[in-house]
Amino acid sequence: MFKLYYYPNNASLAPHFLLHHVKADYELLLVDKTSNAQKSADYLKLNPAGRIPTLVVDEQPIFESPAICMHICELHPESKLMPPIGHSQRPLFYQWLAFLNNTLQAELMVRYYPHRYTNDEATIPNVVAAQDDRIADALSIINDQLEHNEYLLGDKLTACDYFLFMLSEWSLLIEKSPLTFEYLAAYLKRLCSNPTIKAVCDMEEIDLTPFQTGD
Ligand SMILES: N[C@@H](CCC(=O)N[C@@H](CS)C(=O)NCC(=O)O)C(=O)O
Repeated sequence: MFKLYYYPNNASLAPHFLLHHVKADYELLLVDKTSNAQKSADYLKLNPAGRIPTLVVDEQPIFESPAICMHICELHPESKLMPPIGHSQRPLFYQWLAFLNNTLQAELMVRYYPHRYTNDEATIPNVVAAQDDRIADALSIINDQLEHNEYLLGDKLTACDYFLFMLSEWSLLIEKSPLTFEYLAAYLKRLCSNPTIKAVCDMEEIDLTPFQTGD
């Protein structure tokens, strides 16, 4: 039994996709961000960073969404959401998951929490504008990768695609949103037919219409 501490459309979304995809027996536990529950004493015992998500597997809590995703993949090798050790695609899986989490997600965090990155209120619009450019640069690299590939790693869906879908959803508000990139937009539209994406977005009340209609 897995317990996923989550909040809708937060960094728990990618692990939620994976739990659903592998048909795991899982329980969702809402961390009420509106009352700062991620900083409560009980939650900090599970996740000292005070961030969402945390996954508890057999009494063992782990945090950091990419680590959680890899752990779920390893516990469910039959799902083939991560290329096996020794496969030529395995390092590319690490590469893309790290790029998504350490580059695109990190830039998005600065974009959406700019006040944490400057102590001068007046510079916040500049931080946001700079981040929009950096996010567009990262999306452009992903768009190039998707020009000749159905999925991020080639012709097979992996956990990286679920992670990218989560970050694309967060990026919709940005001027050069994922939908302004030809191959990325087409890929996201295709992913909207994925039964796991449909089911989990339904559960978390995430609207897929922008991806389906392109605006
Ligand atoms: N690197 C972490 C980041 C997690 C994270 O920043 N989560 C956000 C929600 S998307 C959060 O908990 N924010 C609340 C806060 O910073 O207090 C991960 O990928 O799990």
